[in-house]
This record gives sequence, C-alpha cells and structure tokens, in this order.
Amino acid sequence: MGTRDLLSDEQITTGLLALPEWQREGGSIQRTVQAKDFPAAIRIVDAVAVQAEAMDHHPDIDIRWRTLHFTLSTHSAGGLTALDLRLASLIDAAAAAEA
Ligand code: HBI
Repeated sequence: MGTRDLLSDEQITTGLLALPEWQREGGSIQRTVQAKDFPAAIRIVDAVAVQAEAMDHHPDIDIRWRTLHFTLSTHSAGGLTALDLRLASLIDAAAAAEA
C-alpha cells in the first residue's frame, strides 16, 4: 500500500483505534488540542510544522488562543491515507510534550 493510496473504511477504523482523540468526518480526521497557554499552543504548532514539512504532508490548523483544531486529509488523494494517520500520531506526541 502506497502512503498516498486511499485507505478503506476498515483500514481507517482500525487505524483510529490507536488514535482515540481523533474523530472521522468523512474524508478527514479531526481533533482538538487544549494547550496550557498561547505560547504552548504555538510551540505545539511549531513542532508539528517541522515534522509535517519533513514528511511533505500538512495539516489544516485552526488556532484560537489555547485551543488548536487539527484537520487531516490527503488533498491530492481526496481522502484519508496512511500519511494522515502517521501525522495524527505525530500531532498527539507534540501535544503530549506540552501537557
Ligand atoms: N498535505 N495534507 C496534505 N495533502 C496533500 O495532498 C499534500 C500535502 N502537502 C504537500 C503536498 N500534498 C504536495 O507537495 C505533494 O507532496 C503532493
């Protein structure tokens, strides 16, 4: 399976078992991160940005004070791929590092 191949519903459901903070919304997955303050929120975004750039796969991020909302999908594939699940795990780790 190439990382940019669309995942099946079963693959998505299985992958999300390891990502309990994430919700599927059709062709994307989403989660909210509550940071302890605004600088912490920006540190999380910065850590995610470095890793997203390294994997050439980028999240949609909504930043509102201490609340970050991440939406992931593979735009070039028009849905969810393994890249989205991998990035979700990286986002969880960046959030945990600032908890
Ligand atoms: N990020 N989420 C997401 N989806 C894409 O299709 C995508 C991307 N970042 C970069 C990118 N595509 C292009 O640079 C090529 O890698 C396709």
